[in-house]
Amino acid sequence: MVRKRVLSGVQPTGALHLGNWLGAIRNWVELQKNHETFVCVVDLHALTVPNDPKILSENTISTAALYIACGMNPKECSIFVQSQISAHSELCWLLNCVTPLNWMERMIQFKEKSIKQGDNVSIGLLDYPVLMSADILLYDADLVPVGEDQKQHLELARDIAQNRINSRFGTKKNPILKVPQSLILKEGAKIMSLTEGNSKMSKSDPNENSRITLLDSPDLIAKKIKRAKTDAEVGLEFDNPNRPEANNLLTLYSILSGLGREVVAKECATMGWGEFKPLLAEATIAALTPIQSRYNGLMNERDELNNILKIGRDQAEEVADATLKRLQNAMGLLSRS
Ligand code: AQP
Repeated sequence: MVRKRVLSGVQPTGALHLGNWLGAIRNWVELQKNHETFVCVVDLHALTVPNDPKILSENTISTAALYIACGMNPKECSIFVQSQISAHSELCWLLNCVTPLNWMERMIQFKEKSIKQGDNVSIGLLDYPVLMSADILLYDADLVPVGEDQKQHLELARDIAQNRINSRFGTKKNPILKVPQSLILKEGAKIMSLTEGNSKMSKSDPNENSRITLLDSPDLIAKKIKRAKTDAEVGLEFDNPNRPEANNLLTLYSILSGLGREVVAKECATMGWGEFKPLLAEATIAALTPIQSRYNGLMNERDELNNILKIGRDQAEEVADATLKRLQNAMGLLSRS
């Protein structure tokens, strides 16, 4: 039986946090068992925000190591670095030429991030979703597991594939690009900031206390949770729109402890914050400790890590180049041979 194909990635814009893990990577680990899975470190995307070149390359390798430490198995999936496959940039250009500018201006992430960048907003930031479409469409992905925040970008990839490429350059019988589906698992789909329950946890939030990174020490985790925003009520509950912090911290506890929503809802229904926070800290530290020890082992074996990325790149490049060629031909670009 042909396995469905999955593609996903995280940008190496900083230390990965609980949102990246619970909203994305954790789901890949399950998917790799029954799907042909490609995961990349999307370093070209990281260039859309200001960054230090030395830190970017270090973050790139560290992100790849975290994928593996979180459970991605290089024997079951392909792990690679986006910029090492030139087809990503090349397909992005072809898609740029058929994507209306006003589709891009509607993108929520662009609106939010461009406010932060002021006068220095780059064309790259505006173009981010087209590059993401190229990432996905190159691999004929059936499924793209993402958090809620990326849903709009996924819709764009579908629109471009269907309405700008297949309907113009392909036929119903012979579509050029596969139209992917998003896969958003409800639990953990949107982990919120520890300091503001209505904003998502994000690598680029200037307040480091807003997120727990996968590499935070136990002391730092406990400190961040102790400082996390709460409210004046006693007892924690899910899904009360007036209590976003309670919903977020209880969600984290239910996933990280492995107890599930029903059990923790009962356990914490009458609990005060002072009793709850140490429990959450303990569950978080216990969940992250094995990831951190695998990560440290991998980072001490750089040759092995580089080799995994080389194998992943070779596997991915074969698929990516074939898709790019198909579209180049369909759009009338002269083939090399
Ligand atoms: N808070 C979150 N909750 C659930 N899922 C999340 N993801 C990110 N934040 C959360 C998911 O992680 C994957 C990779 O994200 P990304 O780093 O490529 O881009 P992002 O969504 O922009 O993540 P950040 O942390 O907010 O990065 P910065 O601050 O650099 O922009 C995606 O599947 C995303 O849904």
